[in-house]
Amino acid sequence: PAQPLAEGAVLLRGWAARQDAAWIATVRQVLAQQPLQAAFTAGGRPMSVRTSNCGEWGWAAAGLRGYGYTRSDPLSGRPWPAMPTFLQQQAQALAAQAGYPGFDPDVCLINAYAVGARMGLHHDADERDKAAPIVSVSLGLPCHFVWGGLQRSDPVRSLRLEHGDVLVWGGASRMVFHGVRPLPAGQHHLLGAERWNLTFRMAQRPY
Ligand code: MD3
Ligand code: FE
Repeated sequence: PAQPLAEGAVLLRGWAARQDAAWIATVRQVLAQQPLQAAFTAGGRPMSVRTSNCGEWGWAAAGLRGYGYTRSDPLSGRPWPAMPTFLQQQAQALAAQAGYPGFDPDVCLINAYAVGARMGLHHDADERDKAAPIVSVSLGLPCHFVWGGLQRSDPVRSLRLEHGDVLVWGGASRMVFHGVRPLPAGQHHLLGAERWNLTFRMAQRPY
């Protein structure tokens, strides 16, 4: 059953685990076309997370050259690979299950965490239509996800995200601050010592 986490935020615990082999094989096909690469903060510092994208748009963090949604990889100049139908359809179905029919993502951002990798507290504000939810799918090693309120200084709650967990962030929760604590060591039977997070977004399309 769908668990409401907060207003507009829904946790579909383990929903991507049922077809995890298909999820992982499909992501590997994307990564063969668009390899994971280090991201850089606006200040030019390398981030610990490595990223890839598929879809009409992709989110690139190219440090001093800026960050945001682009049609092609700023490093290679090549257009982002198309979003595989499996990912597009799964994301649409998961959003609908969470109460967001009509979700049609134009971006899937892939974040890969090695042991120790983290993501600092931030909110996602680069998408044009904030009425569209964001669908997040976690695969591989479990992590400690933290999330708070609409202000950076608001108190945070912590949630352990495991392989197959799906979170849909919309409505009043769309702009909450969130992050990921340094990834604890471990071994996952499909992904080894890694965690992948996929976020499906409507970055440029109206919802
Ligand atoms: C809440 N990713 O890509 S997933 C990101 O695990 C990002 O890689 C994290 O934050 C990760 O921007 C967290 C959960 C998540 C994703 C997007 C959200 C929570 C969110 C967007 C709005 C509010
Ligand atoms: Fe985020």
